[in-house]
Amino acid sequence: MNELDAIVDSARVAFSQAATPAALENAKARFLGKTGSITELMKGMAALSVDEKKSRGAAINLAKQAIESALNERRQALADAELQQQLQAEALDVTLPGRVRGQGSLHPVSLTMERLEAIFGSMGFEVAQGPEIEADWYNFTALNTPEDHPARSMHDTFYVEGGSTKTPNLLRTHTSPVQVRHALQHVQSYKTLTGSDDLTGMPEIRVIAPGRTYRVDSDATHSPMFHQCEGLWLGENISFKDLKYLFTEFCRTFFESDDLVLRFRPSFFPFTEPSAEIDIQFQQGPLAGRWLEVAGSGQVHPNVVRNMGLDPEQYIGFAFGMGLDRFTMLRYGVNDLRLFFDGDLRFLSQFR
Ligand code: 2NM
Repeated sequence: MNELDAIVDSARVAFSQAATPAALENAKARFLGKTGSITELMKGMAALSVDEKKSRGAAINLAKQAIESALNERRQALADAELQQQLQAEALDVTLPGRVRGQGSLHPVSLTMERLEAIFGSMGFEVAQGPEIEADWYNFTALNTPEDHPARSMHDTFYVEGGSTKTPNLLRTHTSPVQVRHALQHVQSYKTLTGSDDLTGMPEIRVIAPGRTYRVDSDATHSPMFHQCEGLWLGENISFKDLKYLFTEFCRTFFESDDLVLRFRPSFFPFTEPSAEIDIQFQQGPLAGRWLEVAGSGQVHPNVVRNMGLDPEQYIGFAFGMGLDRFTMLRYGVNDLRLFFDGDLRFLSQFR
């Protein structure tokens, strides 16, 4: 093998051993650089005759071209390899399932609340809201609850800071204070509207108050925070038959059962007289035949009517109160109240 072929061979070997573009450029310098073997050969031609220059020059040029084409081949190969590596590193697995945006849903108790608002709304009831931190007057005194009633003890009620010893603040133990506030406002608006204290012609008060309530109580069937909905219907001639009709219609619509039977059982509440517990009985399904207590009710006590800014000789009506958590459990067949407050998506996502 002549000298030029040997140089070309060793260039090919050097290029193929260069693992990176930088190593390749270093290897190139050894052959084509200022002091590279090809350059040195060119310099050595100065002493040759014209004829010798011609043939020697042509031979060196062929060798130089061979080296350059080997160099370009290797450059391309290295660039290709780099691209392949990058493509592999950035490869997307298009067979992976997409990331879906989780869809939220209403809490079952919220669903019950919405149902209640729609049903009572269709029967002419407004929906009222009020503060959860309430003054003792609205929560107890206005509702004819005596000073020594057990519901007022620290044992049963969460008292909070603010207010005075005589008029402490507390977490409302029922939503009745909302009804008191609503009735007072209803009466005041009418007086302002007519510019008179004469209530003749004032529309009836028909309102429900759903919301969170608080009592010191915690076990499998009681949560310190629970949900209530109370209702109030006051007018000049509203009686127990209206309560029986209204509540029966409501229960049948809510539970989607026409043959549901109701029973009004005498009871006692400080804010109503007479008072009754309301029991329901399903005729079908897993609870058929059992009496289930679902609400308390009664004719609003004259003292309460007076605290609502109305004359109990002129205004009369009834109120009722029910536990929304219990209503929700009955409707969906839930057997543990705590499921509503655990925030477990396996439970909650069933109500979509
Ligand atoms: C109940 C039972 C009986 C009730 C009374 C009132 C108000 F504000 F009108 F006086 N609201 N709700 C009431 C009556 C609540 O819950 C078991």
